[in-house]
Amino acid sequence: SAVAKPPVVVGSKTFSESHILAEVAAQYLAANGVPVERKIGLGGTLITYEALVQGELDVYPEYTGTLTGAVFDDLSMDTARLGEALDGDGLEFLVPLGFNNSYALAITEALATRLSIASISDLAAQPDLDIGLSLEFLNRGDGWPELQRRYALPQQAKGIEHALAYRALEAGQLDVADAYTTDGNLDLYSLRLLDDDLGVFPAYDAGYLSRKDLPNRARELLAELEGVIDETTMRALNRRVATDGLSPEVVAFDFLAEKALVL
Ligand code: PBE
Repeated sequence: SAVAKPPVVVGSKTFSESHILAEVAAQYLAANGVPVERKIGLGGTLITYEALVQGELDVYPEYTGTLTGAVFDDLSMDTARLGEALDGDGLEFLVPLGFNNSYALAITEALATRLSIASISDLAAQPDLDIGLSLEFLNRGDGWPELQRRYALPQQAKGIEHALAYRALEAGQLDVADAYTTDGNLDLYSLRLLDDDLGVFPAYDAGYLSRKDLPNRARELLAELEGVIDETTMRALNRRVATDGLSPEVVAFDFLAEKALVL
């Protein structure tokens, strides 16, 4: 029939890696003849997940540990149980992209050396440390409440915008902040990422979370992106936005061109 297919709506959360990965999907689909619409920077995990469940979006970049920890609040979930839980919401997790972007706690090398802090356990003996965490991390099931409980940490943490955290550490306005391990600007600062010696953080394997009613053609195309981004590559892409000031659109386009995924 002559009825136009509705566009596939590609969404993202608010941080730049999410935007880059949404652009990779959107541009790859569009380059292969699938009409797309973008809803970038919708909000945090729960808002974006709910928008997907409600059908306001069809797909957005997400991480396995974020689903078990933040959405289902059950870090004991394995892949099979996660798949069932998503299925119950009409969703499925497509393609591991090939990298893990974990939370970590960061402290300046200078302070870490002075206080002999190497692991999260070591923080328990330092009640006066000033801890500032991204707002979502402050409340998530895989975030501060769980760290505080498992490691018996005595500090009170406050919220800080993630984009400002590394600079605040360097300026001495904060002692400890949460880091994202693929952040492109991490290398610019002399920070130590503390060992999660009790293994609280799960694996945060990146992929595309989609509605089960995603058109088959779109699902096939996204499947072709399996394993195309390793950790080093993701860091380099993030660095181009955070440090070089390029837009996520341009960074995604260059990446697809370099991989010969678009012509
Ligand atoms: N992460 C690290 C967070 C932000 C970056 C993947 C654990 C998340 O979006 O869940």
